[in-house]
Amino acid sequence: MTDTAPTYSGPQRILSGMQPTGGLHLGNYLGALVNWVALQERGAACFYCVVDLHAITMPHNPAELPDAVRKAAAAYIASGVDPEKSAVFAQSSVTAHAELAWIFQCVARLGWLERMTQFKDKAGKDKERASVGLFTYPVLQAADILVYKATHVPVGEDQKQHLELSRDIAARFMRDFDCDGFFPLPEPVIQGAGTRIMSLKDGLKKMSKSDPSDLSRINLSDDADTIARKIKKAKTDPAALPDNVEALADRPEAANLVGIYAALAGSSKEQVIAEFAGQGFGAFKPKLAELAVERLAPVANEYARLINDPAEIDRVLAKGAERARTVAGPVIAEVKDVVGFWR
Ligand code: AQP
Repeated sequence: MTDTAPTYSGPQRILSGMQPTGGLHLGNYLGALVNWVALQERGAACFYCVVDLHAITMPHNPAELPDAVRKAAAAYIASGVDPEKSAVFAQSSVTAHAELAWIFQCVARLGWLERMTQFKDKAGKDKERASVGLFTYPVLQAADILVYKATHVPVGEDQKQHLELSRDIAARFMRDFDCDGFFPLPEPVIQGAGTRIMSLKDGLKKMSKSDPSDLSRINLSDDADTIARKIKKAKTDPAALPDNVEALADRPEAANLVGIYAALAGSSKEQVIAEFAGQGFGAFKPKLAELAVERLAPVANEYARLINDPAEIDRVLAKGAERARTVAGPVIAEVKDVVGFWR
């Protein structure tokens, strides 16, 4: 898999999305949402979708999906995404995503997909029974990005491999159809101290919506008491915090809490260690809880207000979809010309 030299000279565009597969959590917030907001504030054209097409790659309840989309959109807005500045919409309401995904399925190679570690993790041992959609998930993700000719994609560390695949698909499309410069090679934006937040119960497992234990994560809907209780119950070890970051290498739970503190404070792990070296978790956890409540309680309050007004969220989603279609529509029309479809 090789990239061609980027020759794209179009405008900067930002695309990202999250699955409506459960309430959003601290990992989604620190790994992605804070960067979504930062990019929006820099004035870039931002497209933030709720990826419901991705959500049906695993068993789901159709009766619950529309509300799950509204809740995810509410969490975006409560976290600082401004629907006046950024297009907030449901992926399924812009059909160009699915159309481009099919064309990209004919460009991507089976061997590329077989290397995707997220499929291996999510399919588990019984991969023969996984849906074909789960296998081709990263191809749809490439379509999500490239249907807007997005140049930058703010995501957590776990999405790095999928972003590399998007670049490979874009490069291969341009080579196969002799249209150099048609797509940008999208850059991942993986930045800050929170690019990989781990479970509060197991420092080796990613914090995840689908973890059966609610104590493993801090949800963006959790109130102040719940946040403080979950931090108090977070798994740790008996040692005090060391005086250097390297000494956290074999202490995953301690490293995770230090990383969370750094990400919430907008500082680095080194700065947190400098402040708390020699202190035990009995002293550190209350400080972390205080900071987490200060940062997250306003998000939870705004989220609670928004989900009580589903009509307003529906208006935002409809307007966002309209804006998204005005960009995606011409791109998919051009793609159809490039591949030679009759129209
Ligand atoms: N633990 C995490 N740390 C940092 N970033 C994270 N992200 C997810 N978990 C963490 C980032 O959030 C964005 C949206 O992810 P997603 O909803 O598309 O799916 P996911 O990565 O599969 O998230 P979950 O919580 O683990 O969901 P389930 O349990 O449904 O699979 C992405 O940018 C991701 O990097």
